[in-house]
Amino acid sequence: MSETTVFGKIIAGEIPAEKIYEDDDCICINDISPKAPTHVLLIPKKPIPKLADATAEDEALLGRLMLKAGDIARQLGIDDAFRLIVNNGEGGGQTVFHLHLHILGNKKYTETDG
Ligand code: IU
Repeated sequence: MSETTVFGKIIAGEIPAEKIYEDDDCICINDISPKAPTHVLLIPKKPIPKLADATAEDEALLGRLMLKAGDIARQLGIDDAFRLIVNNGEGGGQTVFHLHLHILGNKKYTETDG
């Protein structure tokens, strides 16, 4: 059912990306169109199209992604100044239908930021 997205192709090594981390479960790449001074994408290798499609079977994976986001933020020196965003569905601004966490950092965030 799920078609291979650009992230599936990056995971498969079919198209290049600036990879900053990889393990058996996930990869982390620089976003090609950064929206903040640091903007990386943490992508599970399992092609879950969107967060709302995750099931109880994915509980451990989702937990690992959250912990890994913190590790990567530390590695990038932004662990005191980042936000995590998951866009879900077209109405939620999602454009690539392979679950991914945006890690955005080094920008001075205010409560009014969207
Ligand atoms: P979204 O949450 O699905 O809207 O985020 C998709 C992101 O993937 C967006 O920030 C793009 O800039 C980014 N991206 C990328 O890094 N490399 C690509 O080849 C493509 C999109 I297509």
